[in-house]
Amino acid sequence: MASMVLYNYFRSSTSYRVRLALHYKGLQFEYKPINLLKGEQLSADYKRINPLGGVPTLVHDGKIIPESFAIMEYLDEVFPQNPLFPQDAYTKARIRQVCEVINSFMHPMANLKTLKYMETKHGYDQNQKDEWAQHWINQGLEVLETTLKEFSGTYSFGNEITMADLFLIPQLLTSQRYKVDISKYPTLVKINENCLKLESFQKAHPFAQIDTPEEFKKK
Ligand SMILES: N[C@@H](CCC(=O)N[C@@H](CS)C(=O)NCC(=O)O)C(=O)O
Repeated sequence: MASMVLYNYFRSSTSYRVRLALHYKGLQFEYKPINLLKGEQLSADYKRINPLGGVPTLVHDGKIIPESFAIMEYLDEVFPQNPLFPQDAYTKARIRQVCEVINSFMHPMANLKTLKYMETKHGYDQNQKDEWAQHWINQGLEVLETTLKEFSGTYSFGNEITMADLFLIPQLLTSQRYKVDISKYPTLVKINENCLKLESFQKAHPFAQIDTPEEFKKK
């Protein structure tokens, strides 16, 4: 029997992206929690499947795939229902632009490893870490707001869900976690509200997972 196992963590935005792809495509998967606060991502066992020590990792029929973007593109090719990209090459490129701004620019700056480094090597306290994260996140959100003002309809690119939404919605939740005022970005707020109405986004939400601590659970 086919098997799909996702190693992930409720609050990780990269994990949330992949859960979104799985739920949006209607795929069943086994949820294996990796507790980032306990450092489980850095264990020798886990690093055998994800050498950088990050979540998520997908194991599909024994095939190991680290890196959220690689996983999502793989899922999109192997399970073509509810495609994550349109046919048009230019729109595809602009969707990838949005994903890359989040994946390569915004996410690494506020990642646990980065913030921990700022704390241990440079003595940053929580306020300084928040300020650091806000600085980079706001730069990215400004670019996303300008880009999506041009392309959005109900969702990031027109009126169909695309890969861009699967990157954007988790990044907005992370932004709020670092106390960024997302109301400065009305296009992004509109897309966020529209996406969060969808069942797949509710199922994938960090506050509705098996490893979500009680204090975060949606009542
Ligand atoms: N580029 C990787 C990043 C993976 C990553 O670092 N994820 C974060 C959680 S959002 C993580 O596991 N952090 C653990 C740490 O920094 O120790 C991806 O997209 O999968």
